[in-house]
Amino acid sequence: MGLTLAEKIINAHIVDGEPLKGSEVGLKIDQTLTQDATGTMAYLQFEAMGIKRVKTELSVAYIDHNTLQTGFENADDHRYIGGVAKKHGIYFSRPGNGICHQVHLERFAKPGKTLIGSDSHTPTCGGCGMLAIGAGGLDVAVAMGGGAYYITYPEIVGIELKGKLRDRVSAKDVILAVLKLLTVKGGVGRVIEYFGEGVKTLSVPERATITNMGAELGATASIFPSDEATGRFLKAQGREGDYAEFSADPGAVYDKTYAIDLSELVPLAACPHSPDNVKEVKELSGVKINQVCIGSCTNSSFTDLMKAARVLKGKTAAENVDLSIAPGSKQVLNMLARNGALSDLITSGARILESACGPCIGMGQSPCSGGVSLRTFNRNFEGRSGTKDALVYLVSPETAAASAVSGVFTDPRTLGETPGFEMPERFMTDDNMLVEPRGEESAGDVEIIRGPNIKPFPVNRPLENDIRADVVLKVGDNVTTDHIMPAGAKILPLRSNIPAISEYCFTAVDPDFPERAKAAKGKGGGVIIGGHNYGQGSSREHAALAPLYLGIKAVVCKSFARIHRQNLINNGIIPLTFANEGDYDKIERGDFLQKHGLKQEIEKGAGEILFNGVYKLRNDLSGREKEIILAGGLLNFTKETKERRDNG
Ligand code: MIC
Ligand code: SF4
Repeated sequence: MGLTLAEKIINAHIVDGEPLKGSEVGLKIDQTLTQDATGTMAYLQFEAMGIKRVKTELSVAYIDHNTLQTGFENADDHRYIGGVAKKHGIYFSRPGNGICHQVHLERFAKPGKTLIGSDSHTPTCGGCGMLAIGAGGLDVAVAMGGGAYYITYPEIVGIELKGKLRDRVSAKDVILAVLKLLTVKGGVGRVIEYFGEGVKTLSVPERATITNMGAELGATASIFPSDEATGRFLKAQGREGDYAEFSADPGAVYDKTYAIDLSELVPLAACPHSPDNVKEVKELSGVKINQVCIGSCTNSSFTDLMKAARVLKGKTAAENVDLSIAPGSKQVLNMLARNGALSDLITSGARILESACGPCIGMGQSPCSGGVSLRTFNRNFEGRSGTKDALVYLVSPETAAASAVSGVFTDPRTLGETPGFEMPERFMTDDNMLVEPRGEESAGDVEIIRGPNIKPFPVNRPLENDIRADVVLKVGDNVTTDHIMPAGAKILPLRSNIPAISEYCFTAVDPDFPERAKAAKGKGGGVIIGGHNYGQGSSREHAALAPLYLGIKAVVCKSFARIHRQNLINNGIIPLTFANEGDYDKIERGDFLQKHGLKQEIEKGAGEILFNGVYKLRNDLSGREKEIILAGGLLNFTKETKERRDNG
């Protein structure tokens, strides 16, 4: 039987377990990346593991999220990360060099390799034929130390692309169509693999837009084959040596297949407040808008910005529209400067932002009250923009630019002829903002400076025998990590200070949550009740570290998003699901959940555990996850395993 490309890469990297669907496998990780909002914690955890040099083929630390330096905190984090990188064998991408996923695609992505990153959009590099997966910071720390990364052997969903996109319909419209089809839960436990004749018509930056937003499907990864177009891209980046062809076997069998005819797609928009709430732009046309933001790791490539520049050239942003543009990397910004397009953008009234995440993570550019904001980004969760009642729509660069000019939602196809833009044959490559790590001999001299905001992270204790925890919060379906641990310019600087950031945990949903959780902590701890797809969105481990700090012992819900479930386990918080979904309605805030002998139940691997004598809760921890929970988290578990190994 022929194998899919994802299966081939997974199988070639298995170091623990068997290639059986649904079973847990440990993968050898070739490359890692971190960004600065999750990086400080990841490196503190890496340091706590006591490993001198990273053991991967390549590890890169990017500075791209916390670049609005309104106090010393972010700059201190940057300095700390730079020091750790230099000392431990990690490349350091300085602030200004660009967004991690865009830069990694340009400079490091390698077909056939594995990459994990402490950011949920790490699958972007799947556009270049790699198996790239978003993970928690601790998982990345372990992988840097040479440890395997564990996933459930995924189902592989094949999406056959046919035909060719029509003028001014773009890769963003492809992934929005997939989101409409599969929803924000549709990718959970799956890898999405694109194949078919239509693939050839898409360049690597276009493919990367599609794999990037596979994160919004909840998918473990998304991947395109590595073919001639990949070779062209790598050559244009001066990296032809990194090219190798990779594709599915002829006759590969997918667990499920869908087909999309690219030539039938039209411009689409994800409407507030979910990336799968997709409508045709045509249906929204005429709706007045207040803001347009072009950029983010989804749509900030040179080709994307050139398409926007072609629309904006010689025009002015409508008076009611605040237009901002954040190029994805120094390479992109520099090329726009060289070819004059930057001048066209400036002339149109665009506010040019630095090459970083910026408005995507609420680092500035929050819309006006009740504002309608069109963004080329990947997430439009309520409040993420920094304005609680803003209405954020996710669109392509073409739709964004067309609407910026007219001041209302505009289908870019109505604009008459605008020249398209093809990927250039040669990108401007200059890695002068990538700092090379020190060689092993002189690494000892590197000083690591910790600013006063960098505080030790909480570590759990081994699991206790009994649990009696108060239900301190009950939430519904699709709760995002932006609900659990909000980001934005005010809170992000606290990413390296868990006691301080915990004061904001869940406050977007319930301002009293931290106080209530702390009160319960004194009496045996708290438990959170959730609906389906609990913890979707970001990979931020803070969404587990803050609850841990606040005394949360377990989360009980209908289903979990993959990375968040892993982050809970890594921090020793027990993830349980309802065996009978109806029980969700029976448990309320203020109740308690109790189980004598919980530890024994977990130890023996009970599939269902009876709480309060009435609620059957499902425990689907794998053998390894069970050991992590018993140890009180991945760090304790890793230390124990190391000690056992060292003692023979
Ligand atoms: C995001 O898009 O939400 C982030 C900020 O990039 C996060 C990481 C973080 O919270 O630091 C992600 O997607 O993982
Ligand atoms: Fe940065 Fe936004 Fe991409 Fe997250 S989704 S990595 S915040 S640009």
